[in-house]
Amino acid sequence: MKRTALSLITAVIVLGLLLTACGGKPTPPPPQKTEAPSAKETEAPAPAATEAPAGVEPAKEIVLYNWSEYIDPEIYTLFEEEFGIKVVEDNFSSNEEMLAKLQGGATGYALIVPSDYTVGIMIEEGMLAELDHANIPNLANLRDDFKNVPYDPGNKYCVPYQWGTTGIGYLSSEVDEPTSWAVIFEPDPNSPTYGRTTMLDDVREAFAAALVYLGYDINTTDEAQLEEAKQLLIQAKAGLSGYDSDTYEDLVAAGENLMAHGWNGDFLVAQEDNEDVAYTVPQEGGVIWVDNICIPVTTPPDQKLAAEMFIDFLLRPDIGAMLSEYTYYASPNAAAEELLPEDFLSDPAVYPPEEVMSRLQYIEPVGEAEALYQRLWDEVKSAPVP
Ligand code: SPD
Repeated sequence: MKRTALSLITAVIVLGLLLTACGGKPTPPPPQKTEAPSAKETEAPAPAATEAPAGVEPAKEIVLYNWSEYIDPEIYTLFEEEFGIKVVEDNFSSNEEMLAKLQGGATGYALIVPSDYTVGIMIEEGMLAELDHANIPNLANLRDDFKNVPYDPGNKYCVPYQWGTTGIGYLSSEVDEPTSWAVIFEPDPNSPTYGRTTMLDDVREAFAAALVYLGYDINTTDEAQLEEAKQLLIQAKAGLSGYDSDTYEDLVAAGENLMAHGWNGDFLVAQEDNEDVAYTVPQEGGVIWVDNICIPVTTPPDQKLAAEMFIDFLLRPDIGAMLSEYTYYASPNAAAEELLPEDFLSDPAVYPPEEVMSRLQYIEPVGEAEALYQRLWDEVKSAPVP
């Protein structure tokens, strides 16, 4: 329902009609808790040449490797109509899946959409090309706080794409608002949500939920704390119908599941199918994240130029508004926010109020402990249901 209503606004934008400026403004920018880049990051392998060599023409086709349902396909049509460049999409379900594929040598993706902590890892590993800002004049439209994110100061490698939070979605007609992560980690066989709940199939998100419930830092590298979180995740399996990062919101909207660990915008889009879908951040807290659009260092110059043109296109006010209208995630683009309706900007599930903000943490790179997280997650996944 929300997307339908917002699409009407998109049509107005596309027709070039003047929208009344929004009176309301979103809450202040999300606090950035990640550290400034380490010396090691600044010593990363040299990125690809910033500028396209003279005479390079943009490629006629590029591939965007993105999360599912994370862009309005109409944006591809408008871009191709204007520039004659086709954007083909492939999807991943987690940062780790995308990262493993690229680390494994996959090429051909001119654009990727990693989250904040993964950008940090990719910069450190020399996997990202430096952006040629001369090809992205609409960078000026970014909100000031997104021009200088700690994991990529000055948008040297990436441009913030959308931002949001991780919490719990539920079917409000069937269950009360879950105020604590206990509903997932202390599964009650007598609860209607027992066996009708999913968790994200995502190592860092799953551990973040368990760690925040335990009262620990979601970026801990303490082995005892991580082992405790692992045991909690195994305990939760009794009440889960599975792990799912792609269709969980649809399963709640369809009433097949009643609750899911997931990302705010996905649940808000699912309200289009069932207005009883609701989203909350439990009292112990949750995750705040920023997804970013970046170019792999292996991208040839003609594709890199086309990719930068597409990034610039996304940063246009009307296209940035179309993006958030479709995803129902908050925009890092100040000019786009001017075109978004007041009910979007004032929706606390999209722009969390300060009280919720204070309970959110960013996932950060944990260096060598990444492998520990992965090993423990594999043990969770392979453990028998208790
Ligand atoms: N359907 C698109 C969801 C994108 C969510 N990305 C968030 C990752 C945070 N770790």
